[in-house]
Amino acid sequence: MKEALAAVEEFLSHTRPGLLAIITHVNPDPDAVASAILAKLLLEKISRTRSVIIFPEGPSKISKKLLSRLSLNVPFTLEPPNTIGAAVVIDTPSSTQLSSLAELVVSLGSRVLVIDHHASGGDLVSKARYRVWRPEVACTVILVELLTQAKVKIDAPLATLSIAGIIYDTARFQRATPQSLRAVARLMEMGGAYDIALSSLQEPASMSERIARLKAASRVSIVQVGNIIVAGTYVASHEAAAARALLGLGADIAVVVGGKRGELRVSMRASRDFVALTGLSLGRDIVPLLTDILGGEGGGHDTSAGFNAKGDPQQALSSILRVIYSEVSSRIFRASKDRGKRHLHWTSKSK
Ligand SMILES: [Mn+2]
Repeated sequence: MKEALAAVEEFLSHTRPGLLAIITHVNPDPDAVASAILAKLLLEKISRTRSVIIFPEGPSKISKKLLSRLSLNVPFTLEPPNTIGAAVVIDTPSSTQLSSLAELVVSLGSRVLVIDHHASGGDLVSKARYRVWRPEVACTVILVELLTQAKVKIDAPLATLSIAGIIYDTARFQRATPQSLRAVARLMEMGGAYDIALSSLQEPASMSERIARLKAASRVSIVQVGNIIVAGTYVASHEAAAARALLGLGADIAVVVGGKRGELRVSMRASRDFVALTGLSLGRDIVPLLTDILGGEGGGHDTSAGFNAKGDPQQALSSILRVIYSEVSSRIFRASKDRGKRHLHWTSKSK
């Protein structure tokens, strides 16, 4: 990381900006917010450069809650002042993620430093004259390393925010690197509170969502195809939360039909194992089959998809389960025929 701090110093000494903009992607998440604040601290300590933080279109909903729960008052603007001499772009590999600020960043030409952690890279990363970039689980990890290298202290509230940024981007450490664990350890030694960071990111579910999840479970129909458990149910609202809850209860794929007065909203979730075992993608394979039968429109990804249509929820649910049953069984039996095994169970427990 020695070269990383050298890149920052070189950027500052070559550009000598009167006023520097620290810019994140649109609606910055906790990782981007923490990284921007750490970057401001670093730049002011190593060069006394004046800087302004720009959060395009304002911090994300969870970032706002996090800042208020940690009682952190962070000065930022939504639009750049017109005296900006250079910019540090944080947690943003591509110019499209800057929305209306892309123009400003492009107009600054080589007077831009990019600090980013996305493995995929992007036009900003590849074109930047000055950059601190490496694949890492959170941008905050890279900033903590820069501050450590520059021997700059992070106070306790900012250390807690930084821990939250790392917890957020790693989806609670479902991904980790030795560097990210080391950064969190260092932040805790500087007074950061891991438990407060974790609880500040938690969103308690509303009463109506909790009731919807419980009703979804109490009305569930279960179809077993080989080792795959398909769960289907209907609720009036909170379909997506109900579908996630059914996966949590053990379903491999969950279908939740919701909506009122003949308007259907269908939300589906599948586990990674389901996609790996069947080769089926909810968005690519299942949604088109369902909209063919039920009409309407939708889309999604491998493990998460949805669509809207019209009709009766319970009739729609049984048609959907039939389609999924036949798709899943054809995939599974195609695979297991070679192994000479044929196990099929249909245990529909419905209320
Ligand atoms: Mn990030």
